[in-house]
Amino acid sequence: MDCLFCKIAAGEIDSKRVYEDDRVVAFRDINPAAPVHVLVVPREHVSRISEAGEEHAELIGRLHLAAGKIAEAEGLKDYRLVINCGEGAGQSVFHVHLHLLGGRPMSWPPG
Ligand code: DGP
Repeated sequence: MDCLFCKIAAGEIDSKRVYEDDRVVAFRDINPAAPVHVLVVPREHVSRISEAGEEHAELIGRLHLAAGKIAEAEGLKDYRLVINCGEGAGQSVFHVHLHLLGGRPMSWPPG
């Protein structure tokens, strides 16, 4: 499968990796939208969050728990977690991922 984040998770494409475990990999976004901008990615390919099923419930939880650990390691008390689902919501890489954003004030609603 020709998937950028599968290749990054497999180490076939370089990234600035900040966390990994048996099911999750996290690396710095190439185009950061905040001083800390990390992408938390499952090793398993799921194209978008709306494609996740009951069998992915633990995996989706693991993404969030990993993000919390990374935020703590980055010294973030306040941060935002974002999943874009579909082009209209800003998804550009079709391998589900959690954005961890922090290190600056966050406004609401997001753009
Ligand atoms: P989204 O738009 O929600 O699908 O987020 C995709 C993010 O992936 C976007 O913020 C930019 C980032 N990105 C795209 N290509 C690469 C890459 O080759 N390496 C890294 N580290 N990040 C990438």
